Parts: sequence; structure tokens; C-alpha cells
Amino acid sequence: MIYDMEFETLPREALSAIQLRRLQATIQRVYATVPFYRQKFDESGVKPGDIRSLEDLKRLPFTTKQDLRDNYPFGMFAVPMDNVVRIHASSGTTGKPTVVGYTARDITTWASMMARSLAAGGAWQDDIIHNAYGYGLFTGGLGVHYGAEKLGASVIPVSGGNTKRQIVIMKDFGPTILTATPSYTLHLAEVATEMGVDFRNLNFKFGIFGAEPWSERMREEIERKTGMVAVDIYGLSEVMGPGVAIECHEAKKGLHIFEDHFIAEIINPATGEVLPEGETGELVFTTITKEAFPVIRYRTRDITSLNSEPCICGRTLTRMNKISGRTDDMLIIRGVNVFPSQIESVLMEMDEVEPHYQLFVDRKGNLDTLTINVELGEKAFSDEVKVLQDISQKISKNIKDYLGVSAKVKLVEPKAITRSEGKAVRVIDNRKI
Ligand code: DLL
Repeated sequence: MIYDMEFETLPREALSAIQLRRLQATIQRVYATVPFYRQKFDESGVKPGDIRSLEDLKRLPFTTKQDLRDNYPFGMFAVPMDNVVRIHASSGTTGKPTVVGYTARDITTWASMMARSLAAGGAWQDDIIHNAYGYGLFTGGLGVHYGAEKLGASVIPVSGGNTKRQIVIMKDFGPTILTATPSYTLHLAEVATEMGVDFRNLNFKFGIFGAEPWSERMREEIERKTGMVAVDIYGLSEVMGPGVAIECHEAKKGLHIFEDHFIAEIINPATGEVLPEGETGELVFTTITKEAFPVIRYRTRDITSLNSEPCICGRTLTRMNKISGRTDDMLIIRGVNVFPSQIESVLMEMDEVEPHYQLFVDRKGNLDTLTINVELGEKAFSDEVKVLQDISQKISKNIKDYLGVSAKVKLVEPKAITRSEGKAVRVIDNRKI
């Protein structure tokens, strides 16, 4: 066995026992080695020895992105630098990046988890993986790369960009698995069409897409345009990178969390209270095997719910539902809360427009306003003002009917919105400037 897949079907009691042992060891270690955790635990009056059950995790304080920033760059590392073999950083839109480190064993663990993720997503040793996640400080490229090699698949380390060349490679090398962000995948499909290549005739079977939110509607659109089965993969640099959770290709319904390495909780983001299974809130992770950069109750800001119903694939690992948004991405337009992914779902229902859009939020006086720039499809594109007016009114009406917010809709020509080679920028919030 090249990786620890046997953990995926354990009965709950056995998995919990492993989790508790690993959690206790992690808590002891961070208390002894990271001054930040020692101080935080002391302040809340909890000693490592007090963690006697998984329930006791609740007693520990949260860790936030701000805590990581305050300890920039290496203050949260739990090992000396001579044990750190890799550094990644997540750019972040504001402030300093978050810096994370890995020991040699962390890299091996991560590769195993990514191998398991790829296998769950439909890949195997005889597959050729076209890896279009960016290589560099971003964890996507190298994370998938090591996992693909561990699995024994053949990996093409193409990274993001040079899109035309990517299409030629796809035609000539015949990769069977695509790993990329959903937005870049749409761009790849579009460029293929321009080059006279029908994506659906390429060799791909599965696409393993993540690193940004994408709606069920977007999944349908991608599957229709590319002819592959689209699977959702989730992860974040602070917890490890890609491979924290993934959908199995059998069910494509919820992402199995690798609970032998991470403990997930859902909290009410306003009060910090832990919510019961099934309720929606902020996802919080505790790592239980990481050496260089363990995190305790890290608040991801991602919004989802958990579900431990049995899955048809046989895995007993709890699933998290597709991320519906981030606590810091929620727009409040005249008192109505709305997430970009909800707007995406409404747009995707309409044949006239393409899945390329941007949301502009402005403040006029005391009121927030929302403008949606959305691309017209080639077929719907018209010079007639009346036709265009009708389409934009229809979109506004649908947004109002489904989401209860008023939005101004601006139709733009096909290809007018800048294509992403990694994570798409969907929201431009001019209130924050
Ligand atoms: O995006 C790691 C990754 C790489 C995941 C490749 C999947 C594939 P960061 O750059 O640190 O790490 O960004 C993490 O991206 O907190 C979420 O808000 C968002 N995110 C990641 N995966 C998904 C997903 C990588 N499947 C942040 N759905 C996370 C929705 C996602 N959002």
C-alpha cells in the first residue's frame, strides 16, 4: 500500500480514538514549542492535560488569520528552521501574506493526502494528470504535483498561463485528468474552441477543480463544455494546501474531510458557539499530524455545513457541503445578505449569458449598490438596443426574485471580462478602497 487509504473506511470509534491521540500529542507539542499557543492557552486557563476527549477541543481558543499576520513570517512555526524544508505563502488581498512551513514529514503526509484526494476524484496510476494549478508560493501546483507522483500517475507540470500551448499539449499528450481552478477551466475550453479543438473530444475523464468557490450550476456548465466529470477539491494554505477535503467521483455530493489529519468544527461566526451537525456556519480546522505549522481551531472564514451520513463510495469520513461563500465575501446590499455564489447560480440559469461575470459594490450616500457586469453569449449578442435591454431586465428581475436584492446589470461583449489563470476575481468592492 503506497498510502494510508485504510483510514478512509474506519468505524467512527476507531477514527475518534486516533484523532484523540493525535490531538493530545499536537496540543502538548504546540504548548511546548509555540509561545503564541502557550500564552493563549494560559490566558484561557486550559492546560494540555485538560484535553481528555474530543469534546474538550471546544475549550481551546480560536486562531485567526490576524494571529498569523501578527506572527509574520515564522513566529507560528513549531520546529526550528533547520527542520523546515518548504515554505509557501498565500497572497491575500489585504495586508501581509500568510506564511506556512513544512518539514520533510509534512511534505510526505501532504503527498499522501493529495494521492488519496486524486484517487477519490477518479485518478489512478495509469492516468496522465494535466496540472494547470499555479506552481510557486501558491500551494495548488506543487500540492497536486507531489500527490500525483505519489499516486504513481504521470504528471504534466504545466502550471497556469500560456493557454494556447496548454491546448496543444492536451491534444498531443492526451491527458486524462485536468487539475485547475474552475474559472481557468472555462478559459481553457474557450481557447480550445478558438483553436478549433473541441474539448469534449480530448481524452479527459475527470476534472479536479477547486481553490475558489463555484456553484452547482457552474459545475453543470463545465461538464457540458468539457465533457468531463467535475469534482470539487478544497484546501487552504494555513491548514496544508489542496487535499484537506474532496468529493468522491461516485457521489459528487459533499467533500470528504481527511479526518485522520484534520478535525473540523462548524461555529456561529458571530458568537463562536459550536453548531450541531447539519447547521451552516464557519468552518474551523485543527491539524493533528502537522509538524512545522500546526494550527489549533483555525477560523477559515469559509461557510458550509457537515454531514456524516454514509456515502455510496464507502468512505466513513464526514463530508462538508460545497462552500457557499466566505464570511468576508458576504455582500450586504440594502440590508439583504447575498453571496457571490448565489448570484452566479442565478446567472447560470440563463442561456443568454456566459459564466463570466464581475460584481461591483459601491456606496452612494448611505446605501450600498450592486452592479453586475456579465458577458453575453455569442448567440445572444446583438446590436439592437431593445434586445439588450430585455436581457438585462430579465437578469435584474431574476436576481430580485430569487435573492431579494436590486442590482444594476451591465451586459458586456463576449470576452470583455478579463480571464483568470488562477483564482478569478469576482467581486470588486469599491467601499473598501
Ligand atoms: O486555494 C488551496 C487549493 C489549491 C485548494 C488547489 C484546492 C485546489 P489558498 O490559496 O490558501 O489555498 O486559499 C484558500 O480558497 O479558504 C477558500 O476560501 C478557497 N477555496 C479553496 N478551495 C475551495 C473550494 C488553496 N473547493 C481559500 N470551494 C479557502 C470554495 C475554495 N472555495
